Amino acid sequence: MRHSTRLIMCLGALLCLGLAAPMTTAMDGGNATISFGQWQTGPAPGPPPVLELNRFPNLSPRERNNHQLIPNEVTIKAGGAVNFLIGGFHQPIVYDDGTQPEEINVNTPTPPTTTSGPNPSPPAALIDDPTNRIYRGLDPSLQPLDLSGASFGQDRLEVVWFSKPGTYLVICGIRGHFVNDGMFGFVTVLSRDE
Ligand SMILES: [Cu+2]
Repeated sequence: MRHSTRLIMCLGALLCLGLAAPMTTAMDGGNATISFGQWQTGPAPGPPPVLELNRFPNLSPRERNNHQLIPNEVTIKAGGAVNFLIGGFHQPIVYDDGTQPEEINVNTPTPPTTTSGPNPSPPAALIDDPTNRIYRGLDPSLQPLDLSGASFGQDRLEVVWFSKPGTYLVICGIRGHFVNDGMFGFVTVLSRDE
């Protein structure tokens, strides 16, 4: 009898722990979406004038891609996520709380790290400054070939989780996009009580 009472108490305690655990470990700080590069719409300057961006059947003309983060500032809470919707040839990189764009060493290493896939040729120079870097995205040149085998899937999604409060710098790792086009933004992560 004593045994079964103890067993019931143990089971009861386990049940309570089981119920309590998800409440203490669940971290849902919401999410935000950043359009990380965008395909343009027409018209584009000619000659001749181009009224549309025609990607059919499978074209990704690099001169018709917009190098911005839209929006370039988002706010979530700790335990939340940012969904980087990547349109075009880009690489999201996240730096730790407080990092500023001017702190990124865009000239390291020598020679520079480049994309490693066969396309583009010559390869594109990448930013590879590991100081305070907390997330480094995929090499866009290594994404799977599309069904035609003629091109590769540039457009993709990377979902990044932020567990701690802070202000995080996000840049595009394609060197020219960051240096020439200012392709960066910030993720503000509030504490869960704010
Ligand atoms: Cu880019």
